[in-house]
Amino acid sequence: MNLILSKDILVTRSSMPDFDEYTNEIKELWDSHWLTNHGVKARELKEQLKKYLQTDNLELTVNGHMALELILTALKLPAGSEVITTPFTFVSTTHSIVRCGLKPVFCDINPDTYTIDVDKIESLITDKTSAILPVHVYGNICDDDAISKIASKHGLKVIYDAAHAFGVNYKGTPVSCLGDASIFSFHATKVYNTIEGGAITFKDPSLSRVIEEIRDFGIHDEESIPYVGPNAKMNEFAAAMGICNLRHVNSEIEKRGKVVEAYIKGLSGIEGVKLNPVFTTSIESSMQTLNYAYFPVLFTDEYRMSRDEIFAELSNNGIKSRKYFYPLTNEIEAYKGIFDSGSTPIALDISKRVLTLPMYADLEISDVERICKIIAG
Ligand code: T4K
Repeated sequence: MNLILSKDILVTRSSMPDFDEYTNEIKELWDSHWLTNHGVKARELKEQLKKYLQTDNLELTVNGHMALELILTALKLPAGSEVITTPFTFVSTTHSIVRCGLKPVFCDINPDTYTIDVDKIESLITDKTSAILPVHVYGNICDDDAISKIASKHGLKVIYDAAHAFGVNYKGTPVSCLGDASIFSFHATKVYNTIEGGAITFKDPSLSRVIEEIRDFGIHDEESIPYVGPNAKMNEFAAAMGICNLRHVNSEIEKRGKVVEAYIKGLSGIEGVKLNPVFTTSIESSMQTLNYAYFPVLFTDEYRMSRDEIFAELSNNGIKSRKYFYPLTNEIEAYKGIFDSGSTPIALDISKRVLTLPMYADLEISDVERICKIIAG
């Protein structure tokens, strides 16, 4: 049992508006008694997010996971068809494919960006492949140029798991506009949160109606129910939190940037400590903007101890880092005997070496310095 004390520094801490700002936002819900099912707050948030994420097509969802399941259903991929994806992610990515009756086919990751290795995608394509579902892990954006070239050559759909990539631009294009669709998570632990929540952005505007219907039990109208759908709507309280948090998200990202700067200063030059290359490349030459969603660190063989040992040492000092993402999704119990993590050796190696350090807007720089000192030894 990993005991957590109130003075511990946890891996993240939710961004929240002032209490009064939120209560003011939800006041009209008390007057209207309209709490969910596409109310004013959800409609308002949808419009605001379309502007913020620079997309014409966006639907809100109850969480990021259901966003994945909804878009996989809405795209009507053939039952049992294969979806090329990566195992170095949160289980949600893989579970969504399986739960939609599709087959994940695991591609290895690029050791520098931790995103899908585009040179290994084509060898995995068969006549059963219907889509590619890459992950912008930690907010590191996948090589979309290469992915879209492969997808159009083979007639495949591209769905990005952009759960970590809120507000990021890639070569000047908002991530919400990459691929056929992208999903975002607005979970409490994310750069931008609606307590629980998510969104789907997509290219084809006709998907809007389909997603709306599937999201609401598959109901078209009171007498016509063309789809087997879940209940995946965002409620009004979540939307109200989203409206408040959106007012502050830019300054929260800026504060996260300062935390990252302090980490880079404190950890650079320590033997065996590899920082996220997307952070250490100069922003001018980097192909993407940054939202500082996570602070991953890789401990190589040159480091003075193993990843698990430094994880324990940090924990003994009240610093609760996380092994995001270990184990790989192709080696978890639920898929025992079904998938083989040996087919993705780079992802397997990285999953055994990675730690994400505490990362949130209000993390004190003095705490970052203390964390770096412990790691330096
Ligand atoms: N795709 C990807 C690539 C994802 O990473 C995720 C979710 C999804 C899809 C699915 O999106 P959602 O359906 O979740 O919207 C967390 C989150 O639950 C999950 O959203 C996230 N990825 C995953 C990477 O991490 P846990 O189990 O590690 O979180 P937990 O509860 O241990 O919280 C971590 C720390 O955050 C706590 O120690 C303190 C802080 N915290 C937590 C909560 C719940 C807060 O400050 N406030 C809170 O309310 O899964």
